[in-house]
Amino acid sequence: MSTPRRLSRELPSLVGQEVRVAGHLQDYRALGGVSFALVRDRAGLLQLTLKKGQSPEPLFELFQNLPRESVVQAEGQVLSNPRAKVGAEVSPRTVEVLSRAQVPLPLGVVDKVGADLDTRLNHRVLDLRKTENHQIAELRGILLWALRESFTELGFTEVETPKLLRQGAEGGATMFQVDYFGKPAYLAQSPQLYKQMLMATDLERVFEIAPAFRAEPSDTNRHLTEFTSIDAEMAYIDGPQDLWETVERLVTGTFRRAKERLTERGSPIAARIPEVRTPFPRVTFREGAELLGREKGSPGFDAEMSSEDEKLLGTKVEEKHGNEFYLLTEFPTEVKKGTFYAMRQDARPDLTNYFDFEFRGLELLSGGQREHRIEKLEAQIRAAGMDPASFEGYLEAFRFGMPPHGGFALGLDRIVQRLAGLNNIREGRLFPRDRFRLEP
Ligand code: AMO
Repeated sequence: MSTPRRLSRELPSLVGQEVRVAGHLQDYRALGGVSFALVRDRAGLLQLTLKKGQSPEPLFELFQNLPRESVVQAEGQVLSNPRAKVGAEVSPRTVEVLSRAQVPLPLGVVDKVGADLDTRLNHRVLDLRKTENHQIAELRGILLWALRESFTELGFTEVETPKLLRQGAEGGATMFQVDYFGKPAYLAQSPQLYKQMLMATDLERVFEIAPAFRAEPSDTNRHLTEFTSIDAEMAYIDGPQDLWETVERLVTGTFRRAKERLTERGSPIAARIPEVRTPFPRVTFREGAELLGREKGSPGFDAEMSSEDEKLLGTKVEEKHGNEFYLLTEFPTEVKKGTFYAMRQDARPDLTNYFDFEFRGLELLSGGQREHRIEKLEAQIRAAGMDPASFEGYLEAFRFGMPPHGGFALGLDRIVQRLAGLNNIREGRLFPRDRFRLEP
């Protein structure tokens, strides 16, 4: 085909020209002498207008019999029309059906009545054609770009670590076992051990954006069995405050870039991306426990926070500090006892240098300063009920000069969930995986 394909949004600048356009047939309406075919492409909706006596006669019949969502391609002249969505329309000379849709559609693309989430996910390709879902997919892509730009600006190198492992790092209960040539292996729950090992090279600052797998048995609106983990690790930190500052700069840069790019593209989600005000309030875990009304020194004082606790604490911190972002710091060792790589404070061994980053009552990130002194690290592995011998590949990195270091991981799916205002994390992933869903 000689003429280049044009997008719906380009039409106003092409009035009078011959163009080629293509997309899914969203709707066809015949109103007496004039008929309109609405065709959806990645930029929006374009209108093909047929006029009795002017347009080729067979085109009326073609559209009359063509199922919605079929893929069509048309060539014709662009005419100005203030009543068309983009202010211009195409008067087609030829229309070609590139792919005919079957009837009936298992899921309507423009239905006003919403289908339940399971039906939507069962027919996800059709579901993703809906404008609002298309916009969420676009948000994800732009966030990934903005994260890469922001990390790079902060001097981080992007890395890729193995996803097939001999050993997990985040607790045995959520590991997926696979058969590796007759021996057990595990899907990576996080790049934790590898990003730390890279701190013993001279890369110093690394980040990775990759899938992480967790055999989460719980069916919640914020957990997936496969999610996108955005990991960072940095060497030569003086303490967790260096990590907090990096989180602040990363989040500020990422949200600013994403907002600008989405605004340029005319996405309504741009308006939902908040201004990030730093420094983020720092609330220690125990201050948080007090705000939640836990009794100081009681057995439940240092207990893990539930999602309900987190939501409530988010509201309380926002009332107190006027910021919907905050850092929950100094996690008690009791809460992190399985996290063998977490540094305990030398002066207060009941506290770690670990923290979470919260946004509107949802944990987006967790991280902290690691234990880089091998004797202490081995003791912590033993205290967590594991055998240092099975971590030899990891431990070797600590034997020949390991700088102090720390890092964090952000969940992309949770960022998307919050920014797009989704009730369920599954809606923000193209093809989500959970305990009950392995396809499509
Ligand atoms: P953690 O296990 O807290 O930390 O995970 C970090 C972030 O990843 C996201 N996340 C999830 N998102 C969706 N579904 C899940 N099942 C899920 N699990 C976690 C959350 C969470 O804040 N190795 C440490 C990080 C570090 O210390 O660097 C870790 O994996 O947004």
